Amino acid sequence: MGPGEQPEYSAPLRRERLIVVSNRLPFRFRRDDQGQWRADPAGGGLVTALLPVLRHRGGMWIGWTGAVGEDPELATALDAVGKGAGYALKSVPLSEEEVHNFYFGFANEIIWPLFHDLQSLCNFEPEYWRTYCEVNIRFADVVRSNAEPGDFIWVHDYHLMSLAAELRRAGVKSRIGFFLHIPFPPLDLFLKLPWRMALLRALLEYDVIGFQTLRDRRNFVQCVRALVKGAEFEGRGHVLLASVPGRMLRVGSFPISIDYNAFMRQAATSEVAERARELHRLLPNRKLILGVDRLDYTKGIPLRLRAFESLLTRYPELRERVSLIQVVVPSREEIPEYRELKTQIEQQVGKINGSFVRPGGWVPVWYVYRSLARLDLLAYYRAADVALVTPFKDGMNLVAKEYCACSIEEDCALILSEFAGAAPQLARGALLVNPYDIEGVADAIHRAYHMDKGERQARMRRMRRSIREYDVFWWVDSFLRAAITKDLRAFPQPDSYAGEVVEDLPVLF
Ligand code: ADQ
Repeated sequence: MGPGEQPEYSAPLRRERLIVVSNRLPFRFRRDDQGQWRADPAGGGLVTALLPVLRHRGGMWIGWTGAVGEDPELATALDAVGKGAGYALKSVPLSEEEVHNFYFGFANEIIWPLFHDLQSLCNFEPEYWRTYCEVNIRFADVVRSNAEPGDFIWVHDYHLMSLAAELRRAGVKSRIGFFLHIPFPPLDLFLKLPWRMALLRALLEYDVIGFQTLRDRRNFVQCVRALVKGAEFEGRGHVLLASVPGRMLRVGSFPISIDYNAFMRQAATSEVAERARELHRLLPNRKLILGVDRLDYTKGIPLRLRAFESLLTRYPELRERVSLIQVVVPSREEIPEYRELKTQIEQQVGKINGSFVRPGGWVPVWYVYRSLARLDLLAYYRAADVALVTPFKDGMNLVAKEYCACSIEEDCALILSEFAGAAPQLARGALLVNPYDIEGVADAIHRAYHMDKGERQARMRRMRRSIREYDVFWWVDSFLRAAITKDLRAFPQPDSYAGEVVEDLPVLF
């Protein structure tokens, strides 16, 4: 398949049925007031990336519904929703305790902070690990009873790192791939994990492991080399052949992307354009700076607000000339750190607005705390003159790519954290910043504000070209090819992103 074209899977891949397994299904199921099951599309980066793929080629998605316990009526609802969606849905029931220990506990109080370099936030509770293993076995049972020989089983993300090991134990011989959507930590951090060996060995039961960036793949290879005796890696491209005692597997970097054409087309509709104009009418005579994030401490929202405050303090001429729209999507509110973060953000927004607001007029920060309808999200993207994407660390960050795809006029700027997985690909178009450098981020906003139109357009054009060529269909295709190709030397290498990429930030990574 040529990059950017409609998906055209190579013949062996087309024949294989794809079974996607992730913690959550792409729909959230809940009972309505009449007691009927309702399915709302779920958000988040993983779903955004995979939905167009399964819609296009069919297959099966296995995951948790979001509802606690088992219910026969739910199975009927799943079948009906699956029929409408064009692929089958199968659920893995979880009890309340399992959700607590596996999802909120092991996944989100241990792996999530550790893999984002925030070890101090980890709660290494032994019970969490036990439940994690049990739930992975539960997932394996459901996969085993639905998979047929010849299926390609594609497991997603840090909730299910032990799944292949459980499937092998149960005798499943199908090819099994794993994609990690979040970063993989460096050796010195990974070593902190009390269950590091068990987890690493389990990962090595996959046939292909995909990471977002070379940085993550390199960290993983370093961990395997340090901890697994006799491990060897061969190859120089994006996909390496790994040999560990007893088996061979492939390990590669596959930067995830978006359905560029779909975003662009929808952003170009008159409905989105009208909503974008409405935003400018509500916030007139100023440049709009946009932040869109899930509520998460890795996204760097409090320091971003400090940077915006620093901008208004150090460049007073920009007061009334800019507004920051910060959209925060509710997420994991059951975890105390997330509730505290929400309070902290609200206090900061209050403080900035209290200090700089002009009575009857300009409000510096426009804060939105809710999940937006897709067209509204696109309208924010289209309306924004500058996007501020400053995570402390991020597997990829799809918001950055979606923003570029929706910037039809190409007359806007992206400020991007050096530590987002998207940074190497977008380095030649974005203004890269260190998210911890408050004044540096403020200076970048100042620079974006004053950037001339020619430079803005040239930068945006470069980023859009790269995202268009390396879209989500390219991502799926290259992952699946890596799983089956016989000759890794012949594997198409994305190493230059058509000559656009700074593959590794030379000094930093
Ligand atoms: P996330 O941490 O969820 O994903 P991100 O990549 O930015 O982060 O994806 C967020 C998704 O949510 C985007 O697709 C966006 O459109 C959607 N979204 C954002 N704001 C919304 C709103 N207000 N309403 C509705 N939807 C909204 C994880 C990793 C990332 C990685 C992705 C994909 O943490 O690093 O890029 O998976 O691999």
